[in-house]
Amino acid sequence: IAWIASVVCVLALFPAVAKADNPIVQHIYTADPAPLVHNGRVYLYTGHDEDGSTNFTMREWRVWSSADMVNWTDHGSPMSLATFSWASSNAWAGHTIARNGTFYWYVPVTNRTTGRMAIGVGVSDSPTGPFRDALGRPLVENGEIDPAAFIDDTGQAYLYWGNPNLWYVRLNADMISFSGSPTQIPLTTAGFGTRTGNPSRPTLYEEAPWVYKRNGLYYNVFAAECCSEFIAYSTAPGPTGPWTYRGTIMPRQGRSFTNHPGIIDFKGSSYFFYHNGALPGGSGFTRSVAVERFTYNANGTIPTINMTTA
Ligand code: FUB
Repeated sequence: IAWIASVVCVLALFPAVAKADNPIVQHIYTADPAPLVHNGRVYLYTGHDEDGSTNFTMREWRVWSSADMVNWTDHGSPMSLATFSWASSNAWAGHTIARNGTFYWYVPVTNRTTGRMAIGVGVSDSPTGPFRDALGRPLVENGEIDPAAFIDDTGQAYLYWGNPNLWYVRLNADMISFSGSPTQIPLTTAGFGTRTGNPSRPTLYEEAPWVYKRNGLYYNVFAAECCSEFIAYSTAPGPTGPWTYRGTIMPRQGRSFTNHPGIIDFKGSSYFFYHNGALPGGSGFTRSVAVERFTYNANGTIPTINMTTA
C-alpha cells in the first residue's frame, strides 16, 4: 500500500510527464501528428481516437511537448469541437503554425449547417492554448480535409488541404483570411505518381499534405493510395509546384488503414512522425502516433523509413 501511495504521490506531483518509446502516447489513442518546433521544444498536435468502433470517433485535439524527444509532457486538450460553435463532429487532422508569437491551428470538422467538411482556425498566444475560434465560421469550406500551413521565406503563407483533390490558397499575413480563390494543384502522374485500378483517381495522392522547404527545395509529403495508405512525397522548385513525384517514404505497414506524416528538424536531427495501430486494441480507428529519426540522403531525397512498432 505504501508503495502504491508513493507512486500515486509522484504521479500527482508530475501528472503531465510521460517517458515514451513508440508509440509516443501509450495511455490513449492518438492520430494525425502535426509537430511544431518552437523555442527549443517540439509541440506535437494530435487527434484523439476515442473508441474502436467502425468509424472515427474524434471530438477533440490534444497537445504534447518535449525538449528531448524522449520525455513528453501532456498538455491536455486545449481545443475541441466545442471550440467551434458551427462544428458538429469529426475533429480530424489539423496543423498548427506560429507567426509573430501567435499560434494558428487549422482543423477540418463537419459544418453542422451544411453537413460538409470545412476548415476552421483556432488561435492562441501560447502553443499549448487555450485556443479560441478565430473567425466564428469556417475559413474555407469545400467538403475536403487535412489542412497544412506553410510560410515561405518571403513571408507569404499558404494553406494546403484536400481529399480527393489537392488545394492551396494564399493566406494573408493575419493567417485567418486569404487572397484569391482556392486553387487546385494539378494531380498529374508525373507530379504525384501512378495509382492503378481506380480510373477516377489516377495519382497516388490521397490526403494529408505536409509542405515544407529545405535547402531551396519544396517538399510535399502525403498519404498515398488508400486503403491501406503509405507515405510518399513530391518535390518542386516553388510552393505551388510544378511537383515531381519522388517515391515512397514509409511503406504500408501496421494495423491502421490510414497514415499521416509530419516532418521536422530539431536540435540537429530530422524526425518523421506518423501513426499506426501499435497499442493493444490498435486498429484503423484506434491509432497511435509514433516518430522515427532519419537522415536525408546527400541529394536531398528522403530514405525509406520503417515503423519500429506497428
Ligand atoms: O483522422 C481522421 C482522418 O484519417 C484524417 O483527417 C486523415 O488524414 C486520416 O488520418
